[in-house]
Amino acid sequence: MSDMPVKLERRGAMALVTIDNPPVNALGLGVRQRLLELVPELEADAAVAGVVLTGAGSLFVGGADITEFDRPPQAPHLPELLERIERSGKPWFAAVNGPALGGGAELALACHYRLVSPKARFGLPEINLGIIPGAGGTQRLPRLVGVEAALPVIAENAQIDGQRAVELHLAAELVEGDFLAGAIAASAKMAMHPLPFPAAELPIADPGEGFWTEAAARIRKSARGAKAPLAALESLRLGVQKGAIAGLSFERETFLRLRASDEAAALRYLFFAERSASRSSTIRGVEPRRINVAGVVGGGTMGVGITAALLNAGLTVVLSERDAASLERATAALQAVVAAQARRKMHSDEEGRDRLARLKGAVGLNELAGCDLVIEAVFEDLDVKRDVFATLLQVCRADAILATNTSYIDPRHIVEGFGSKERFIGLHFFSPAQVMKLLEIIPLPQTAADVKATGFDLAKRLGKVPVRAGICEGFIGNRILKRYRGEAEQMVAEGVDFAAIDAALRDFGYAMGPFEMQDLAGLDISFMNREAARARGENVPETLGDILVRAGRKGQKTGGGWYDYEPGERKPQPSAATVRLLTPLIGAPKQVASRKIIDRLIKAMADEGRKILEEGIADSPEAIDLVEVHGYGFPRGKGGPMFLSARNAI
Ligand code: 3H9
Repeated sequence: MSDMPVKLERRGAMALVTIDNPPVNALGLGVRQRLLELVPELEADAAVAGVVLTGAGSLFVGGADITEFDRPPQAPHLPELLERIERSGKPWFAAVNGPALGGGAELALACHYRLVSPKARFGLPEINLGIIPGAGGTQRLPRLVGVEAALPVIAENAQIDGQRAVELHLAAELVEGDFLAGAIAASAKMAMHPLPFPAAELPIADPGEGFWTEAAARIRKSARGAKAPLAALESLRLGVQKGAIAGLSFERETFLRLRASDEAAALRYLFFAERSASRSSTIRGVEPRRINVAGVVGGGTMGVGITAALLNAGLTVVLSERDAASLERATAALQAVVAAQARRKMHSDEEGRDRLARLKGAVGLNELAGCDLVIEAVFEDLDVKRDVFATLLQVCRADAILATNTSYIDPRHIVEGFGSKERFIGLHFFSPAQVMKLLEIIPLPQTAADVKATGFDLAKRLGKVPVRAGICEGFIGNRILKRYRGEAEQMVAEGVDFAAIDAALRDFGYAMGPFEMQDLAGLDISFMNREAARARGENVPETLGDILVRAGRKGQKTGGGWYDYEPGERKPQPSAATVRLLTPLIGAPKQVASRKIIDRLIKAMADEGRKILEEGIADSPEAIDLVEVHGYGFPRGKGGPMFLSARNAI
């Protein structure tokens, strides 16, 4: 860590000011103080014609220092500093050498000119932290580039790269080659010109009511209940319609209000948890193995999703099925996934073709011989899985990693009696595996350190959030899911309407409640797990779900589960059959407030989470919340069950 967060050098008539505040040159208190001192100091220095401001390393500035946000703001505040720069009698040139994000972009906007390298990017990602820009971003950017170009950056996470910044006249020049030398030379020339108008004083055109209504509808839809994106839009609109002074003050008030909100605290918590996830203490200092070619055994929904995730990350994949017809089905499913990704503009058609070109289909396991890693995703049955691994041990290279995607079976049982256990690991993906960000990494007691490290490294390459999980039934996620569903069913048994429970969870921010979810996923999978346990002689009481399955109601795929479904429809309808089947088993109808339903379910999840921690199945409360948010749709803006429970918010 550098002890001087802001450095000052002379380059001819130009002063070069470098923000050097690792890891991301954030605008913490020390940086703000020093910059605020420098403005008048350099203004008064007759030998200085202008100031070039840049960031050390590969970033310009990553934003305000988020670690300060749990405390009240401390002066000097960023808006004050930026206004002082804007009012400086000497020109300030932002030499944007890399990402300029949040407060970093706002700092560049307050400078008189911007010079950009090909690696420059301007972004206002504040909405991801539950806040809006708080130092003029919603006011200066639209005055420099126009409302249409500014809106997606302010409220929809778009970024402007160096090239585009020049096209939009946001940047005066794109400097290639030796960026700093070029930026200083260009600045020295421009320093001779009269100072331009401050961005906040430039005129701005109102695009009209239709534009605002359409933008609000679009943003409301994609924000899914998050407050910040619409607040950012409102700040932009107000500044356009009432002027920059009103806009700046509305922006600041909104920023401060949201900064103190529970939603922002939850999003900050997840921001830091996500970053520390990939640095699990289990792998510190251990070099992962190189994975270029991966094999996937089983082309069902999971296998196809895992294959798509691996292809998306640039790996070559051998997808193995047991016969030609199954392989054909799996390949068609994969093509459909790639086509759907292209439709959603996640990649171009050409990139889609490139992905499919890296796919090799195989019947049987022999063609997995060249793989660096093989992930088994076959039917959830111990004997079937053991057969697969027995063959893989014969076929694969001795240094190939062998992974199981089991969601319930103890991986120690899968490899019992096999040799070289150090190469085995559990890699538990979540459906749809090309979308869901969670990867539970389940080491066996004998798993080698570099095999574990490879699991974490793979997660990073796939853009996933890795969480180490110990071995127990359901690992972290499915164990909590079981408790959550059990508690929800218990409420139904006590007389609470299951549709009211689903509605309460939707209000809370889940895409769907536990009963709709079971209908979508199928009630039969957990039914079969329970039946298998009963067959082993375990005492598993009959559940309401069991009654439905025994009556042929397995969910959407059979036209009904907890709810009824019209053929081809996914909209749940009340079901007379369910009422008939369950009424004899449940208590007198009971009205319970939605808040109480939520409290009870989240408390149950947090309680199971605490047991999981005590047993060493998870490493931290954060790990459990990451599992819920990234694997089970827990609303991000609420942080997670452990977060809520620690704050006594449930
Ligand atoms: C804002 O600016 C508000 C203003 O509008 C108004 C103010 C009045 N602060 O992601 P990485 C840490 S809100 C403190 O792995 P990368 C991070 O925790 C802010 N710390 O690196 C990690 O620490 P550790 C708006 C921060 O190279 C380390 O840096 N800005 C901050 O993959 C490395 O992070 C944003 O939302 C921060 N602002 O990506 C940008 N940022 O090593 C958020 C990061 O101890 N940041 N850290 O775990 C990012 O998007 C990425 O970090 C960035 C670098 C692209 C910058």
